[in-house]
Amino acid sequence: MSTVIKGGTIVAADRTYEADILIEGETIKAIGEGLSGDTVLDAGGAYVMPGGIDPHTHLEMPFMGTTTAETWESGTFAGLSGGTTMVVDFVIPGADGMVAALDEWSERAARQASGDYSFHVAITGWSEKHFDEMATVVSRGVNTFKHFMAYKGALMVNDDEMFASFQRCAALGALPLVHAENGDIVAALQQKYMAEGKTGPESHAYSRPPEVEGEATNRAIMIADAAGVPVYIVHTSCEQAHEAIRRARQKGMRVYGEPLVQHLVLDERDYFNQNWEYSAQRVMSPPFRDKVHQDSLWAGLAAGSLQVVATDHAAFTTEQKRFGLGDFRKIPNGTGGLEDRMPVLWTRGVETGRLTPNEFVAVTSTNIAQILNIYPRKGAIMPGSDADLVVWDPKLSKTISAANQKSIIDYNVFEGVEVRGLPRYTLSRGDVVWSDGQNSGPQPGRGKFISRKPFPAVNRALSTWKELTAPRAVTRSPEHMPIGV
Ligand code: DUC
Ligand code: ZN
Ligand code: ZN
Ligand code: ZN
Repeated sequence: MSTVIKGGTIVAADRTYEADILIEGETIKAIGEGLSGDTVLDAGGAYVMPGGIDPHTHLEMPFMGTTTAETWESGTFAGLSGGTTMVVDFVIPGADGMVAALDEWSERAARQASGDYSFHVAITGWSEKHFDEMATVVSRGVNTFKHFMAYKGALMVNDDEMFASFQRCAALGALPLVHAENGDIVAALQQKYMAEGKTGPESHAYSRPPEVEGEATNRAIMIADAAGVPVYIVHTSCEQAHEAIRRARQKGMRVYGEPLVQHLVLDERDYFNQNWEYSAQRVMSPPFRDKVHQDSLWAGLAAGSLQVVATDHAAFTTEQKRFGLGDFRKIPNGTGGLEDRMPVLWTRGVETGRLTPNEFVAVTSTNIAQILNIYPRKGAIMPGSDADLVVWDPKLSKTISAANQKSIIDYNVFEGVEVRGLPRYTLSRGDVVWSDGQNSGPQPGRGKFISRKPFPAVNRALSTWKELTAPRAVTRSPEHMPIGV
């Protein structure tokens, strides 16, 4: 069985051109003029782009005393309906360790996912066990490890733990990811506001100002440099963090920044809404910021100092948000966005001229495929690439509303936003899995795990190029032996 996508304009990260695409089985067979196949999909008047990759989701994740409400079934289908053909989800180890958690996540995803997926595994402490488990995780096709500098008393790692883990990443050819907020300062500010009787959602924003993110981002970058490893900062939300990333990159360090579509578009004033539920629904970390920060993030995407737009999709119901009535510290942190990322970014980015269509493809798909070492299988339109494609109709429009979303929660943080630019078709490895106006539904179990190889040695060494000529002694912390390469 072959399929031809006919009459569209192909938009890749590096160029725009008119051609048909022939798909055989799961992959792209040929790109050219006048191709024919068994099935024809009309792409007239539309753009054909690599399927979106959302590298930051939390599906069915236990967190803050509850579990995110979005399931693998609803979440991956929501993604496909918005042009996102692959998600990378965070595995949070419990008492049984990283490998057991990876097994758990793999089982849930394999049973339910409609689209392809991969994982990051979180490092929530440090011991001998971690040293070996990280090697096992990498051998299982996961080459990224997440570190939380916030959530003190729960997920947070200290600098010594982070340094040990970063060195292990360097040795294994893995990329450390960092949630960069100074958890000690956040905890102190939270206590202060609670003591003053300021218990509402606005205190969530007050207790996590841009300074705490800027400080932690700088610290993570310096620790990565000392460990000789590139670093990827998740949910970069403010100018202070962007500035740290920009400066490091200018010095030749491999540092990546990932704004969320929510931080590009939504405003901190949402926390001052009279309606407690409205504000609580928008509580996530880092919090939404004001326009100065939004402008900085947009500029970074255009200039290349920020590379990826994600969602941190962590969807809780209003009922779950109510756990924090009377104590903002207990409002489960997280917002949705998986199905809206591409349409909202197109509308607010491309339609306004802030991003070119090519930049849109780069930040929604190609850059992250390269960073995660799965390019050009994903993130590209080339013979041999997986046929993960979106036929993007710039004339299709809708008003975002919880009433007709695929996500299973009861609200949408983009409620009322009018988007122009939506998928006419979404293809996942050659199958049409979403078609505008057609009554398609999830296909649990058709999604595949995408294995990712370790990075080549040069990628590990470059951020500390000086070590190539003069190896540096690494301080070994007795508490956290063994560390080092
Ligand atoms: N931030 C959130 O808002 N939710 C999940 C985890 C995180 O870091
Ligand atoms: Zn320690
Ligand atoms: Zn985070
Ligand atoms: Zn997250």
